[in-house]
Amino acid sequence: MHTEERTFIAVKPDGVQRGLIGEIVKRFEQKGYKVIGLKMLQVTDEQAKAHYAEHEGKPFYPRLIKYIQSGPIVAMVIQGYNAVAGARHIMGSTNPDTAEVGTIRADFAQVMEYNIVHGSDSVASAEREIKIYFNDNELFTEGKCMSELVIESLDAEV
Ligand code: IDP
Ligand code: MG
Repeated sequence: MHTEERTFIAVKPDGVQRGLIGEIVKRFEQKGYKVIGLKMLQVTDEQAKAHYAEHEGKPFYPRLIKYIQSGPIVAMVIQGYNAVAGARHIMGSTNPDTAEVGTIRADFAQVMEYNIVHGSDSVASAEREIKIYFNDNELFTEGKCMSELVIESLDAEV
């Protein structure tokens, strides 16, 4: 049986500062993924270290931690079939210079250090990263689809 996946996406500080929040959210929504959580926040030291733990010790790590805290991010959780890999495909590879044209990173960024968007690289990473930024009660999976609401509204008219 096929199931939906959840993944953690962030518009990084450079994306927010450049006014690209809507453009980035749009790209995931137009694919058909559901946004089930979304907020703007300033990343704390604790969150930055937890998020990028796998990169600790690498030459770019100190600048990465500084970058992710250089302004607010827009954090979101999106859900859909194959959403982890699908979202990475929409984002493009880490280096915007060689990312496929049409991807977010190729279209809006120039260098690896400032690549405007984050997306989890596996289902396990997604579960881990979602917990760093969201409580369970901040994720909204329930809700009637619009067509049901329209019928209900019409039926309610007397
Ligand atoms: P990803 O964001 O595509 O998953 P990762 O290898 O997990 O890429 O790296 C996390 C982030 O660290 C990248 O998005 C980028 O902002 C930064 N980064 C990765 N490698 C380098 C590098 O070699 N130089 C500068 N920044 C880097
Ligand atoms: Mg990564």
